[in-house]
Amino acid sequence: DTTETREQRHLDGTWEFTTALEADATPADFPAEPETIPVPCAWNALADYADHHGSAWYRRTITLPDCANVRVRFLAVSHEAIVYLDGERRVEHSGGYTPFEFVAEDLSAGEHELLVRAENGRSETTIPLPETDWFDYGGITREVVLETVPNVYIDDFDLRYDLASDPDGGRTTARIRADVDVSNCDRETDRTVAVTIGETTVRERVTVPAGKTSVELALERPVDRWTLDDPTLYDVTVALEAEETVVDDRRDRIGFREVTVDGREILLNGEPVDLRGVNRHEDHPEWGSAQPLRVMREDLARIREAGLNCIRCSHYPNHPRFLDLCDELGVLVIEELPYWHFDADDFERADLLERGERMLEEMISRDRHHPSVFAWSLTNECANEQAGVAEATDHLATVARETDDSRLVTLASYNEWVDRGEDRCLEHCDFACVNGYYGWYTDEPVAADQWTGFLERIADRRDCPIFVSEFGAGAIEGERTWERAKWSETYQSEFFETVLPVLLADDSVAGFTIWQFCDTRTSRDPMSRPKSKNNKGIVGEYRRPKAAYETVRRLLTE
Ligand code: ADA
Repeated sequence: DTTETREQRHLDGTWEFTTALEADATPADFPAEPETIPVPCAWNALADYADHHGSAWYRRTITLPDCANVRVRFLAVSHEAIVYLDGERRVEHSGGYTPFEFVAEDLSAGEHELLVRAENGRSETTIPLPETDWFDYGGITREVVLETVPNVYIDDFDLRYDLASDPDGGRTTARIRADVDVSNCDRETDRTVAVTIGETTVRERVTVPAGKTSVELALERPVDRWTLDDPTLYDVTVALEAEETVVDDRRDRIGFREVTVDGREILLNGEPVDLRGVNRHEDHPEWGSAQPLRVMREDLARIREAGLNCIRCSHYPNHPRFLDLCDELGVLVIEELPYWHFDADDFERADLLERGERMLEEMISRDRHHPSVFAWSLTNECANEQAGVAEATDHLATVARETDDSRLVTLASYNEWVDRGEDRCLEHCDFACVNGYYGWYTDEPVAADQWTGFLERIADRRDCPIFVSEFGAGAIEGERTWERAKWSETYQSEFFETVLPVLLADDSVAGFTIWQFCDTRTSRDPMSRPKSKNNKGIVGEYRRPKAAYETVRRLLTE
């Protein structure tokens, strides 16, 4: 729950829908007899729109019992959205994985029309670019939440903290700073801002001018640290009070922990942590990218049963509820921006760098209170040898650190550039993520010495924790062979049997994420992949275990 005082409605359910409008259509063109579609949903997961790439329009009405200020928040629309309220353009957003919202003041009682134009066509001016190894599902893929807000309301809040431990190893004290943004669409007025963490509350009386203002509060309290074994979370409420009555509130949850690096190690609360993880796309044959909570829960259960404690959200910000589950279960997360295979020209085109910077800020602003998220990953396998890419990376790393100095910054490079000593981007990172495909995109079958050699070469080049962010092999479910042929479960299983012990034994390796958890759809221009899927899942598309799953589980847990 994100509020107790606001009247909140989830606009889930059936919306009117059409894919029949021209690219330059306006709200007035919405047909009188449209189709319908569920929200949230990825339209390509439905047979009728499986092949639809381009724009689509959504429409629904909302009825307000009284005149009200209304905040409408879209958790994600893939990939571009324009939102109209009663025919008036209210907000535009680009990027399919981060939220956006608008506030409409003083809406009259009665019926209003909400219209959304969504677009999942990709081009050379979108992030991601047209060719990716994941599918460009379209639609209102995450929830839409409507809530009424008073004239003076909390826009946002940001908690930052330092932790100090008792010298005798006793409890930890958190010194917390809360930055609360307040909006006032009326005249100047007085309010008390109250911040409650667990059972500790601080209050400050402030005069709120018309428009936007920020209030800073400080608070100190003993806390239990968030750890993998004991992921303690605290409820946070930020409230506005008028004459001791709460007139607005927003809620969140937070966990307190420190993430640092030391030499080759990544430390959680000052202790080295062995990160053993998996890459996970939001994909499922029935749901596409719009996964129900049940799928997220079950995926996490399978992941943890295999002895894994870390997830790389390849290659984009995941549903916030997935991060909630990781917070609760004590699973560490790397979140990433969808800069996939960009080169210097791509970064220079249109406003792709500014747009990515905005996505980065949106991702951090949405997820900054999740203790599970320990690193922001800026890019994946970009042309890291090019000066333009190094400059863009430097810029993004600076923005990430300025926006949030409590997490690590990284990016995923590729074995070839690192091997040749040509990577110019990893120097901007706190730890080096490297994707390695020895034993798969090579002529020779997998062998331990390919990997030991590779890890030695990276360690020579980068004096920081090394994180093998991708390694894996394709396997068609059910395919078993005597000769351990590529594309068989047998080969994939042997791949992990060979590579995992090497990674586990190497002191320069702070962690790894297997490529990948489940089989997923590739983009429409399939990258010569059987079934147009990326078949490197250790479980299949329906999450049935492949032989490799059992191998990984055995190697990590027995
Ligand atoms: C790359 C990329 C992944 C996936 C993988 C593969 O490393 O980062 O998204 O495409 O290769 O399966 O080849």
